[in-house]
Amino acid sequence: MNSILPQLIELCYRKGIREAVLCPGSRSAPLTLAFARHGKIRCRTISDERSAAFMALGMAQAGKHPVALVCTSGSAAYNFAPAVAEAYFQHIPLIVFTADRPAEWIDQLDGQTIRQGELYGKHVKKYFELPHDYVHPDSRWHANRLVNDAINLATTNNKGPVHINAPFREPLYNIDPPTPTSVRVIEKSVSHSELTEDTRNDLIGDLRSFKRILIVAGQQDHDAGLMNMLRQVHEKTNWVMAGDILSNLHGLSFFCRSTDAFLGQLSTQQKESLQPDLLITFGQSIIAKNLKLFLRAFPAKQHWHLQAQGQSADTFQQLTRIIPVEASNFFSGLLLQTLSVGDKAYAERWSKFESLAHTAIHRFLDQQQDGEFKLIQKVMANLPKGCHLHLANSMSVRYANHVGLSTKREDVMVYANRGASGIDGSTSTATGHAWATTAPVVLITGDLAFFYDRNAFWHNYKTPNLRVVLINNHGGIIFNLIDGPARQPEASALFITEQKLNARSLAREFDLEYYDASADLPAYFGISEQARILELEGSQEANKKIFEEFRHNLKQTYGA
Ligand SMILES: Cc1ncc(C[n+]2csc(CCOP(=O)(O)OP(=O)(O)O)c2C)c(N)n1
Repeated sequence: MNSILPQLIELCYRKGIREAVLCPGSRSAPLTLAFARHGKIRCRTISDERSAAFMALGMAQAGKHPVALVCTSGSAAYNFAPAVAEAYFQHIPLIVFTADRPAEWIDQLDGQTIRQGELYGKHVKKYFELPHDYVHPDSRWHANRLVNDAINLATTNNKGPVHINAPFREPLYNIDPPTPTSVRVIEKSVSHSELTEDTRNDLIGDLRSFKRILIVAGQQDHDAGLMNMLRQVHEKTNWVMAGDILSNLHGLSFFCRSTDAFLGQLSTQQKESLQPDLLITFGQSIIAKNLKLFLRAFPAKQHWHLQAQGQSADTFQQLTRIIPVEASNFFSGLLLQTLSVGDKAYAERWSKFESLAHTAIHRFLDQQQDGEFKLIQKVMANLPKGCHLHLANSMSVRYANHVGLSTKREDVMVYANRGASGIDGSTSTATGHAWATTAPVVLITGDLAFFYDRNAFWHNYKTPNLRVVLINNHGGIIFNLIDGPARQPEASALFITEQKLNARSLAREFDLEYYDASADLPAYFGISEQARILELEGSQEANKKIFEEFRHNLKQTYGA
């Protein structure tokens, strides 16, 4: 009955799938066995489907290949949902297989049966339903075509997750042994959009009418080619470039990375002096709330967004033009022509505010003896070479964004689950990521995010290249630092959610090496056989006080 499955899994292999995460269950046995017996796809078994799906996401992120996920029928499939949503917004190709009962058994009070059709709604690129059986040749042709279509869709044009629901009739364990059969592969060629000559000339003409040009980069992977282009643009123009730690442009010395620190402190007049004529954006979301607020309040005359495929967001409520090319193509296209040089004084103002903020942040941190902000500064100064840095929501990514990475650390690549900004899968994502790379992977996380996702360690695989830095202030300090919740009398119980756990016993339970925050960081980041956790326990009050002093210090720097 399931004789087509080895061919479908071979198809997955031929289409670039090298890793699969399998979650145990009986209905999924045909898929599980077919993946496991394929021989060339590395399979890992993870019991908690929520963790499993985030691990697959981390693996696909690190390996730049689609990763297959398999689970049984029923609520198991729902537990993939948080990671599927995150993958959708991060454009990560996950091939999600959920086993199911055949249609006639849905809603018949049969066990472990829910309505799995379109389960992930609009958070997958497409839902596919495999045939119930593969007896007729047309069913086999259909199944082959669906899997081809699904993987092609997931891996091209704005990558993302796809859902393949696979109904199986019993018996479930009669898989044919894999035979080296021929399998039809439908290739999809990759195309890169280029601007037409006319459009390029129009853009270059339009660019000449703008003096104050601001480029803002959202979350994106490190891209050496793009960085090169931006360096060349910077040499020829006074265009300003700004963004976050997640823009992965920290290697650019002229990149304004401290906008969150200074834009909140400036007077209206100072902000007006930074208002762009033209805003050019690319990448995903940005963390810096003050940058978002500034751009919404002081809009550019025009906002161009560079995005090769997919729907563009109007984050700053001023979008006037969508340019369907990769950012690096856009800038290389423009460089062929003479660029408008732009307003030098405008660029100098940005640069002055940036350098004031940078100095103020580091002077402040250099004076601190301890606390979580200080630890993050120390960790970021000691990151191992070529490290992949994962930042959990919410203060971890914000602290790290304030600290920033030195221009000399282009070797560090930064990741965060900012697609849906959940606290539910950062550790699992970092774990999966660590399996798919030999690079050291460092995760900085808060305690709620960490304990929420403790099943990231509940598996039988070594993760020697994973280092977790746990900022344990026994609750969600973000709610103590932002105005709304912090002012409510019920803040502690309803928002901060104080909790007493620490990671010592967890480390023992999961056989991880535990360090407290007094550890020597270079030694902590050194080679080991198992993952390590470094924990800083601190009080909300003490760390809140430090962050308030930090804000006060910034205010004084800008004379507000
Ligand atoms: C799945 C999920 N549930 C709830 C939230 C809302 N939320 C955002 S930050 C946060 C607290 C995080 O606390 P912790 O991990 O300790 O980090 P800290 O705020 O201390 O940096 C919560 C509950 C979320 N983002 N994701």
